[in-house]
Amino acid sequence: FTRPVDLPALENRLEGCFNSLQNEPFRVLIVDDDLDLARRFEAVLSSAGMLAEVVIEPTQLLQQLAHFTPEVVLMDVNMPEYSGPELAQVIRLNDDWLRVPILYISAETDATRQMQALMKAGDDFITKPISDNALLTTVYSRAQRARRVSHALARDSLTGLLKHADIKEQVAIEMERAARMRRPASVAMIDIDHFKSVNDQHGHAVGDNVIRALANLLRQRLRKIDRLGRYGGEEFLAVLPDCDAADAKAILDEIRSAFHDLYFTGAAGSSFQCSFSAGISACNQQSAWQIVEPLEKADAHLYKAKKDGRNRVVA
Ligand code: GH3
Ligand code: MG
Ligand code: MG
Ligand code: MG
Repeated sequence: FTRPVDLPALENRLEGCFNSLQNEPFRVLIVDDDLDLARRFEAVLSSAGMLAEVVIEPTQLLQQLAHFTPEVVLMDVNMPEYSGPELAQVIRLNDDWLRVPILYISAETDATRQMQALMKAGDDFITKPISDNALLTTVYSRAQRARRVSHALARDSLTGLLKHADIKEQVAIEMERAARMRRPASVAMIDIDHFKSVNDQHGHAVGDNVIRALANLLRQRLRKIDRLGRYGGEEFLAVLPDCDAADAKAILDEIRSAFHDLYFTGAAGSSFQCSFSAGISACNQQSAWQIVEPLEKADAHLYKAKKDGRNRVVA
């Protein structure tokens, strides 16, 4: 028999843990030569709020992957030109698709033959006939997990912040949005002062504590709409939407002062203080709502802050 599934209840249970991950609908690619079946799966998944696309022509698979960027692939096993496991192998050749769950949908119930397919590529079997609810829960839990994994991997392990490439991408997205909406936005490049000597005097573990402390402070003081990442070792990058250069400087100066007030425990129980310097670049009306190279300009201002004596913010 089929048990009715209460998807909203399922989501409620997960809420709070990773609420922000729920906002976007899950994207599911269905690869099947049987169009009627594929359309049925598509309808079932769509009715639960997921985005589903169908590939009937295996030759279009790679193009569709790149275009649609699915979070789960539902793969038929027996197709006329290529088998499902062969296509799954092709998908796995590309590093971009190492993590996408590939679920075979098949009438195959023989464990040995299932195993042979899974040895080639792919992650699991859903055996036909399958109830709508069973399909939904399986796809939902797979997509959920895949999304959590990719979010976790996108985070820097020391600070939990976005990594270099991801914060750079966020800067580009937010600056483009600001120019389009004719709104100000600022970019801040933040670098701890004389950090090498912190490591030299107190050791790497203490240095790590300083990096974590600044990451936490930035996270606490910046707004929810701001994006923050660890750009490099002791360097952070933030993008502040709806914030002009003067506002950004005021916020960063407050954080700078709060950071300078912290006392750290160093080698042999000694206590010490740290500071950072920051450079800001902004997108505003004067500059025709765009700046050509926000990162380069922020970096140039950071360089000036260092040269002018450190523990300061240059906008
Ligand atoms: P400045 O004021 O000009 O920024 O001087 P600085 O010493 O901070 O700059 P520099 O770039 O010369 O040194 C940065 C140091 O940060 C060098 C590197 O060993 C250290 N570092 C990079 N990543 C980490 C990390 O994850 N943990 C620790 N403890 N140190 C790191
Ligand atoms: Mg088939
Ligand atoms: Mg540095
Ligand atoms: Mg430094």
